[in-house]
Amino acid sequence: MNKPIQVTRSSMPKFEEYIEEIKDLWDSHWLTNMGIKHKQLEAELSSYLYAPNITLFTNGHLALECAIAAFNLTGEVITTPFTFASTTHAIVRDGLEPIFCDINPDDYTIDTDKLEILITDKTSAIIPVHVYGNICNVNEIERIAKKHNLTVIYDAAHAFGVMINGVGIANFGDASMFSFHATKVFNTIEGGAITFRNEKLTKRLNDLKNFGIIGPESVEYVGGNAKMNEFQAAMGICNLRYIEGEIEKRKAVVERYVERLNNINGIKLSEPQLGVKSNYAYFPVVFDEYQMSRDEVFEKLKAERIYARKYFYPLTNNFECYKDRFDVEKTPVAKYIANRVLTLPLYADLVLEDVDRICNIILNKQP
Ligand code: T4K
Repeated sequence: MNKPIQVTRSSMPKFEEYIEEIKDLWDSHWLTNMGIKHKQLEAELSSYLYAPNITLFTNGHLALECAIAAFNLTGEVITTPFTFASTTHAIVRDGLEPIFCDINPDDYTIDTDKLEILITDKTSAIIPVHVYGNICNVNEIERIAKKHNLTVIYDAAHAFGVMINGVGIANFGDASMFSFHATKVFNTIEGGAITFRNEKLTKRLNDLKNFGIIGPESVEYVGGNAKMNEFQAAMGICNLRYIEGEIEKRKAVVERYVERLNNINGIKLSEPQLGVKSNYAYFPVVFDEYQMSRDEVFEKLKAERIYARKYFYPLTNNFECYKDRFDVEKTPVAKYIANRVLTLPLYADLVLEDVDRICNIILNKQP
């Protein structure tokens, strides 16, 4: 019996390397609250992401909530429903109304042709998602945002290390949120960051993640607790040493999938984006009038203990918790893709024999 294959598997450093990295915490007894490791990782990530302004968080979701809070947004925020729960929940939990824009059928990011019409006098921001690491139409979003004086915060949870025409993806919009969750290309166990354009926001973001405390006897904001601890930062320091190699290994997996699944009737793959250095975060496949439906492929793989995932189904505007609040029919392309997409297993150590086995099952081929 073959070993189960999950949709992803965390990259980890050698055990001894991590132990070495956390050793000095036993001397200092300093475990959290922006310690030495936290500062070191922040500096290293600033350089890796080409992001002059960055602040770390205990996870991507709270990072996004804090970023939204930092900009004092009001009213309506335009976003997409083809994303993880976090994007929409962060907007709602910050007391704002998400207005859902449809997505492109090719890269699944926000359809900028359908964006401007959704802007009202209540709109304060756009929160687009670089879904699967595919880059949104950043130039058009910037043009629209400037014209209507809107804040842009990217959900870049999937886009760690992605570059466009030599520019780090962190450099677009007013801010970007990165996730360093265990399932991501780069992980700090749980973790996240906000990169941002205006360096004056540093203090506000740092205060928001630490209860709004600005001094021993002074609390200026109703902040929360979203600090990254030293053990998370140590994991990040170790993992960052290997990031390029891990991305290269992911690339080899993706290339094998493409080689096997390209040009098959009814199977649609994400096209590489022009000028984009990818991080190979996810491998989404859309089954559109294929000999098997998405759900049949999912079940067939599952019977072989291969656990692909329906990222992102259901759409967030169709979640039970938002029942009767939004209309999925207003985002027909997102609905179409969500009903047909499957993300196949992808991680640095996935061996090519397993990729072949997965493809053989999908293609109904004997090994
Ligand atoms: N925005 C977007 C667009 C996002 O995709 C996410 C997170 C966020 C915001 C929020 O960022 P964070 O607050 O999470 O930093 C997973 C992740 O938990 C979540 O981080 C991620 N997106 C989402 C797309 O996927 P689940 O519920 O599917 O994860 P789970 O636990 O089923 O794990 C999937 C597979 O990963 C497992 O089958 C095996 C592997 N795995 C998992 C864990 C937890 C590991 O190898 N190691 C692990 O420790 O949500």
